[in-house]
Amino acid sequence: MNCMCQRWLLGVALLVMVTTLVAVDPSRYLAVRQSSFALNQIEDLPDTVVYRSVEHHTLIHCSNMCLLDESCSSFFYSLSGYCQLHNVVLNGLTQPSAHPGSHYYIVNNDNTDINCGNATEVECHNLTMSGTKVGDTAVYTCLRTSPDVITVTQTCASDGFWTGETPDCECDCRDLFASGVTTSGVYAIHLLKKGRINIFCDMEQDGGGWSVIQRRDTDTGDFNRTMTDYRNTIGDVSSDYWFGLTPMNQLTPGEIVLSFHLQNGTEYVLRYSEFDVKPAGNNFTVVVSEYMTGSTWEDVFSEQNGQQFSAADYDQDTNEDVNCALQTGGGWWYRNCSSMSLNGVNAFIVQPSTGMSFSIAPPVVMKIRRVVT
Ligand SMILES: [Ca+2]
Repeated sequence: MNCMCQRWLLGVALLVMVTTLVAVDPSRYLAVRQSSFALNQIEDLPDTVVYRSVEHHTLIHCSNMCLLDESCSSFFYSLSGYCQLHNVVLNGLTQPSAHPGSHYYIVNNDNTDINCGNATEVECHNLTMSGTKVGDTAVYTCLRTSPDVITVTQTCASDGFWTGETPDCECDCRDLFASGVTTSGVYAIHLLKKGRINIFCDMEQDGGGWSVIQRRDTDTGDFNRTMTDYRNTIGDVSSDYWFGLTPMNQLTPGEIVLSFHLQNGTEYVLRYSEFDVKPAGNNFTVVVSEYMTGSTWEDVFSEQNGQQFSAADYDQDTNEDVNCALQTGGGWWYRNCSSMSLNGVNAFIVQPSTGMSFSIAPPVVMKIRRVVT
């Protein structure tokens, strides 16, 4: 490799280093660009121009010294570690450097190269950026189309920061599905009153976009719990879990699908187009109606319509003799103790036309899809 080629490669490497240094730190508002020329006799520059020189510095240290010093307009750096700060821009110097690997850098004060950094892409938002120069804009748009549509345009300001606040909007599995996520799994969704929370999204069955709010897969979860426990997520969202009444309240209203297996292994499905969990002030009363075609079990869930939630230590059922949650070993919207219990230690479901009760075997899944109006 000849000398000129070697020097050119070193120059490119140094430029990349300095550019990266500036780009990764959005708080930095000065940018440097490498000059098209280099110095010949840097030792001959007057002291009034070279107001500081340091040896044994790295290029990053040298550029930092200049960038953080308001009086620095340009600097020279040689690979030998020599760093020289100038208070002017040395125009008109076209000679190749007498020092192999040495280069001259100019600090831009005209805002043309100010870099606001990459605007952070916020989950559940579509982000489009037109650039990172002063005056450029980044547009954040909530994926959810209604009723929480939020679009915020931020501008790259001369202080190196994006103006304004990034929007805070909700999203669930349905929104993620709409954004192109088609693989089922655990995802972080964002609820306005709950913040970031993990949930299992079913992106493949029944059209995708389903938020799984209950699942008993391995039947190892413990759902014989208190009302306080039932308010929030119980178990592991990657296996057996209960999503929690509080986040359910924020994810509803929507449609719901309940699927379960009987002991003989046959799967049955219940579908309702209206499912809502009211807030804590209403004891998480359930609204379930509009039994749908496609259901393969008789309508039994809507018998719970209007019921408050009961847990082992919180009896809200209508049976005056017992606490259904305590008796069945799991929380539910019990009216009496004899309709259904998907969380119980001995989970069961009744066939209304016969009054027969059937034991349920895993997997059991309850999933909801928010209705966008
Ligand atoms: Ca009772």
